[in-house]
Amino acid sequence: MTNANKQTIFSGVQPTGNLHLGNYLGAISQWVPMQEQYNAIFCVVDYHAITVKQDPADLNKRIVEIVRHYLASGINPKKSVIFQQSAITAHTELAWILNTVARISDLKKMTQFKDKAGKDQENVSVGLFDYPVLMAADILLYNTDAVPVGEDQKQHVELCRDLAKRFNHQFGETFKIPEVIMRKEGARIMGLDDPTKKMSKSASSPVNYIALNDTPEVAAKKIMRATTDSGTEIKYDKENKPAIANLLTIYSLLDNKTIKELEKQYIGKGYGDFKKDLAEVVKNFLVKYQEKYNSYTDEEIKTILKQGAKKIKPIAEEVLNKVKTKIGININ
Ligand code: AQP
Repeated sequence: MTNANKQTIFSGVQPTGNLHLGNYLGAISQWVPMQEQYNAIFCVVDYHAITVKQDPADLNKRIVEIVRHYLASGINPKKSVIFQQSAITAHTELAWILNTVARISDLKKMTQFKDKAGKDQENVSVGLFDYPVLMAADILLYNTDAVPVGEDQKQHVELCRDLAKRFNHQFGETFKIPEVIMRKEGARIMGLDDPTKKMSKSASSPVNYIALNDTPEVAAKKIMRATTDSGTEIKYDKENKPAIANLLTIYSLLDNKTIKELEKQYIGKGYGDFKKDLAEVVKNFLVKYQEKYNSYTDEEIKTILKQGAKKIKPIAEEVLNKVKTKIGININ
C-alpha cells in the first residue's frame, strides 16, 4: 500500500469556488516535488465543502475539477494517491470520536472560523465550527508524518497535533503526531486588490484572485490592475510595500527566479514594466496549465479517484479499528 521506508504526507483541497494562484503556489505546487520523497496522499475534501452552502450539481462537478487541478499541477496518480474524502467513511467516524476529545474552547480559537462566520457566529452551521476536527481525522487516519499546507491552515494542523497528543495521553500511544510544512515564500499569497488579506476563493471581487481557469488574457489584465504601493522601486519589503512584495513572490515562484534576481532585473524600471512582464509570465503559465487541465476525461478522473480510495482504505480502517479498541467500543 505505502512504502514503509518513506514518510507519509497528507493534504487536500475543498471543492468550493475557483481554485486560484494562492492555492497553487501555497499548497499544490509544493506537493509536486514531494511525491518522490514521500508516500503522498492527496484528498478532495468534499465533506469540508458542505460546511457552507453548496449547490449540489456544482459541488459534483467541482470534485472532478479539483482532481483535474491536481493533475495539471503535476500530481502523478502513479506516484501519489488521489481520493475523495467521502469515499472513505472512516473520516467521519474518526471525526466523531475526536469530537469527544476536542473542546469547544479549542474550536473557538480558530481564526478561520471567526473569519468565515464573521458577525453571524450563532447562525453558521455546526459543521463550519467543527471543520478542524474533521481535518484532524483526515490527517491522523493515515499515520501522517507531515502536512504541506498554506499558512492559513497552520492553526488547524496545530490543533490536530494537540488532539492527537490528548488522545494518546488519555488512551495510550495511538496516533503519530504530524508536522506542518509550509513554503518559506508563498505560504500566504495575498489578494491582488488588497495585499493585507489573503487571496481567497470566497473573496467578494474576482479581481482579488487569479483563478487557475481564468483566460490568460483576463489574468494578465488582473495583474495590470493589481494594487501597487506608493513609491516606484521594485523592492521586496513586506511591511512597507506589501503589494509589490506579493507580486514579486508570485513572479519568483512562477518564473523560478529568486526575489534578489528580480529586484536586480528591475533596478531603474517602474511598476508598469514590472507588471507587464509579470502579466506575460502569468499568461504563459496559464496557457500550459490549462492545456494539461483540459487533457483528461471525466472517466479517467473518476477511475483515479476510485483506485485511490481502494488503495488507502485499508490504512484508514486499520487506524480507526485501533482507535475503537482503545476507547473500548470494539467487541470482537
Ligand atoms: N492565499 C493563499 N496563499 C497560500 N496558500 C493558500 N491556500 C489557500 N489560500 C491560500 C492553501 O490552499 C490549500 C487549499 O485550501 P482550501 O481550498 O481547502 O481552503 P482555504 O484554505 O479556505 O482556501 P481559500 O481558497 O481561500 O478558500 P476560501 O475562500 O473558501 O477560504 C490549503 O493548503 C490552503 O492553506
